[in-house]
Amino acid sequence: MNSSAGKIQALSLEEREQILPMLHSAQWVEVVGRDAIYKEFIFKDFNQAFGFMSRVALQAEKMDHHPEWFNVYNKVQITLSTHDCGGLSQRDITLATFIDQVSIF
Ligand code: H2B
Repeated sequence: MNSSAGKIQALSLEEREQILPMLHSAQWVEVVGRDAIYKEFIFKDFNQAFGFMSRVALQAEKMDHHPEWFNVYNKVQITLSTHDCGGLSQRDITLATFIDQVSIF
């Protein structure tokens, strides 16, 4: 049996070199002191912010991969990391890509 089967793998250095520049150009930043990514979203009002959060929440449940987030009125701050591997995994990249797609109103 493959030793990686059934485990969530942290991103390799090669994967990071490929993926992180794309995330940076989409305004995701690396969290200092922790293997995680962060982005702030500003919407017109609370209704738009919460509509966005609802879409992300449904996808997070589907993926069984959940954001750490903070909302005040029209502002949503999101941190993504994979607790099961103690750092960034492909799941964070997949969820970040989805989040960017549904953040456009
Ligand atoms: N979300 C995130 N962001 N990281 C995880 O490692 C994670 C998760 N693990 N959602 C899942 C749930 C796990 O705890 C459950 C038991 O499947």
